[in-house]
Amino acid sequence: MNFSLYGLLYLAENQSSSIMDMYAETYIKKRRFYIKSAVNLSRSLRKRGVDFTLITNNKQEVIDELESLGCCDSLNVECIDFQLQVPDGLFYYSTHFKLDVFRYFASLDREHYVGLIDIDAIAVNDLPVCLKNLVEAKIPACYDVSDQLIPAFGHDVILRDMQRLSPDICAGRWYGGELIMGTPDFFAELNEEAQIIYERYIAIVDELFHKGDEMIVSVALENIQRRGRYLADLGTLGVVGRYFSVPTVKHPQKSFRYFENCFLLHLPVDKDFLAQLNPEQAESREAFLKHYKSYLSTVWLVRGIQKIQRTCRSLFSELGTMKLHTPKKLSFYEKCRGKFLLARR
Ligand SMILES: [Mn+2]
Repeated sequence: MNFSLYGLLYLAENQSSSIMDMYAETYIKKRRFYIKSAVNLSRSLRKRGVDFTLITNNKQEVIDELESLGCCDSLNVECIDFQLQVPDGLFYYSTHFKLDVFRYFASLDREHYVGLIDIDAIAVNDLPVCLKNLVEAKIPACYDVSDQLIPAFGHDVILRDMQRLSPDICAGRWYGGELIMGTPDFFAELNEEAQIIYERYIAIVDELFHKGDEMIVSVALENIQRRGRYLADLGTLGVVGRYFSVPTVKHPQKSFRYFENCFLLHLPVDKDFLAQLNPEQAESREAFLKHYKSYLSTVWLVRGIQKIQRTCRSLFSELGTMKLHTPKKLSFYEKCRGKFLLARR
């Protein structure tokens, strides 16, 4: 089976990045976090028989960091030619260069079957049979996260923005950028479509509800499918799952018990956790799950305490306001008391 996965680390100092800013305040720290995560992802995949390569725009910087971490043999690193023009300061600046990775994939030999996976992911289970079948049959696959995004942002908003990029959009499905896979000819088609959309995207990016590769790829994938290309969905097949330990957006989410059976887990808000895994936790399902579940209980406990604190604070501030406006508030309470007495009669 000629299947390998790639990650992208586009190093750009002084550019706005992702929620990684929450975990590491300096560029150096962020770079270290990402490289440690990439090492752990690589270990977890290698254990399941899948090769992983980190694509970057600055191989030397990555190699130097790996040397200082003592992990030189744990990660394949490759530099590719990046050509995309991304405006300075654009939100999620680095993720846009995924388009260059698609172009690179398109240039590979025909027998390859490759995928691009986010670095803040980890393999926790063996390759599912369906994934082996897809690779064997050379069927491209992506991750449909419409069930998360549509309730969170509203389908009207999503459709409106997608149609601004391509008027023929009708379903408005949303595809997660954390995993996309296929053959070089699929990536050639995707790249061609994405390049057309990208120009329009840059022209109106400030007005779009979402800035980043997912907007471009979601539009491109609908157009490609409308032309008859079949794509498998990696989410419903349990190949990949996006899981938020802390709900950052309002969308329904299955419990972690469902996600622990996925081949790959994408943990967007646990970047610090992923970077700090030891080799055993990265490679063994049991060690990982034990560690992650105990981390989850701590996260939820802290969240619970914060919630109680917030409730107490707002209650006390309300009481404070009452003291300041005693006559008015008292009359309000009297009214309530009156209603209560009325109801009891
Ligand atoms: Mn991610």
